[in-house]
Amino acid sequence: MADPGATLLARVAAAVGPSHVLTAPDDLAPYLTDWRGRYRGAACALVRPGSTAEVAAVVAACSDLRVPVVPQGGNTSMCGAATPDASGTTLLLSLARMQRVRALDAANATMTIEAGATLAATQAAAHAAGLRFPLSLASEGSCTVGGVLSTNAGGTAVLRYGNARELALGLEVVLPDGRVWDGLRGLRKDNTGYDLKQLFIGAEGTLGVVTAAVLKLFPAPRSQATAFAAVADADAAVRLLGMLRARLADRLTGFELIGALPLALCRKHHPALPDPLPGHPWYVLVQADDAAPDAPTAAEVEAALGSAAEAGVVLDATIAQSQAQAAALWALRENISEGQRREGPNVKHDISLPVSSIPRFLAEAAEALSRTFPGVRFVTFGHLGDGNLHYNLSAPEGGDAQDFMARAPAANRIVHDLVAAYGGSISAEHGIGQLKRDELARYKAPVELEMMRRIKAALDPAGMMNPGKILPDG
Ligand code: 2HG
Ligand code: ZN
Repeated sequence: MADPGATLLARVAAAVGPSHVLTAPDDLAPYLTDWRGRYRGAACALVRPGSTAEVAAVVAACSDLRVPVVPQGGNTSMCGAATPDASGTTLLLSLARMQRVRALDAANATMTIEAGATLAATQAAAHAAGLRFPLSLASEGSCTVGGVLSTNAGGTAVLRYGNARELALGLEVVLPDGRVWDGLRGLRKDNTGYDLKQLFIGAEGTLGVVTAAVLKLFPAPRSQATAFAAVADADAAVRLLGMLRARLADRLTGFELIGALPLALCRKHHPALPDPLPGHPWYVLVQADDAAPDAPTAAEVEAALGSAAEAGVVLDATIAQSQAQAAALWALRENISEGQRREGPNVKHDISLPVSSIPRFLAEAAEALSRTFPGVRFVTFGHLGDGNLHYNLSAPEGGDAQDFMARAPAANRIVHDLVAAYGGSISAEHGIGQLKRDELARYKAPVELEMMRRIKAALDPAGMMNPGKILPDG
C-alpha cells in the first residue's frame, strides 16, 4: 500500500508545484512557533498555493487523505491560533503567495483583495486610490487580510470604524472538503438569509480557509491630529473620552490608554523614542481625523484638551506638530507589546468591558491580584475608547518569571471572574486559539458552546480544519 504521507505530498506538489511544498526542518521552523514563543508545533509540510484553485486542490487532497490543515497568515497570533499541534501530522497552509488586489471599485468604496496581502499593503492600496482602509494594528506590516478576518482583529480605530467584522462585505472561502464558496459580494445591503461570511470571520480557520475578501473603504483623512495627555487615573481617562467625544463626535478615531509601566518598558527597549510628558501615572493617546478639507481638527483637539485641563481631568498634554511627531507618539503605543516581550514572559489578558466599568474593574482587580501575587507588575494599556484593555501582568521586580508564569491559571481566574462579573469578554480582539480554550469552556454558557459545536460539526464534520483551536475538547 502507498505511504499516505507520500501520496499527499505528491498530490499537493502536483497542485502547487514542487517548489511550493516545503518539508526541510529549517524551512519549516519559522512557521512552527508563534510570535510570543509560547507554542511550538510540527507539520508534515508547509504548502504555499498561489491561487484559490490551488488552495482548493490542496484542501481537497487533505480531506480525502484525512490530513488536518492549519491555515497561517502572518503568524502574529497572540493565542497560538496559527501554530500546529505537536503531532506532526498536520499540513501548514500559507497564503503568503496570494496578495493580489483583484479589484478596487472607488465608486462603490470597496476593494477585493487576496488573503495573503499584509494589512499594511491593503492600507497602501486604498491610499493609492485616495481612500482609506481603516483597520490598524501594531503588527500591520506582517499580519494578513486572511489573518485579521479569521481573528476578527480590532486594533486602534475600532472606536470609529469597528472591528474586521464590520469592515468586510464579502468573502471567498475554501471549505473543509475543498469546495469554493464565492461570497465576494460588495453589497452594503443583502438580507438573503443567514450572513454566512460572519461565521468564517473570527473562526480562526476552524471552519474553512479565507482566500479573498471584499473590504469597505472610507474617505481618506484630509486633516489629522495626534495628542498625548497625562491623567491621574483611569476615571479621568474615561472622563476625557467623554469630553473629546462631545467635541469631536465621530472624528475621534483612536483613544488609547497607556500606564506608566508599559510606557517605560517600551522606551527601555526602544530608547530612541521620546518621553513626551515624564512623571505621570497614566497617559492617553488621542487620534482625530477629518475627511473634510481644511477642517480645524488640531485646533478642536487642543480646545477639548484645554477644557479638560481646566476641569482638572488632564494633568498635561502635547499635540504633535508634524507627521514625524505623530508617528513617534504612535510608536510609543505600538511598541509596547514588543517591549514587554523583550522584558520576559508575561500573562496576557485581552479583555473588554463597558467603558464605564473600567475604573472600578481596575481598582478591584489590582487589589485582588496584589493580595495573591504581592509585587505583581501591572502592564495595563489598550483601546480604552472601545472598552478593550490589555491587562498584562509581569512578575514582581527581581522575581522568578517562570515561577510567576506557572501560576498564570490563578491570575486568570481572578481577572476573568471579575471580567465576567462586569459582563465583559475574556477575549476582546486576540481570539481563543490554544491559549484560552479552557477559559472559553468556563465562561461560555453551555447552550452557546453547544451552538458553536454544531456549527463546527456542520461545516467540518471530520474535524480537519485547524484542530485544537477555539473549541474545548469534549
Ligand atoms: C496591541 O494592542 C496588541 O498592541 C497587543 O493587541 C497587545 O501584547 C498585547 O497584549
Ligand atoms: Zn490590542
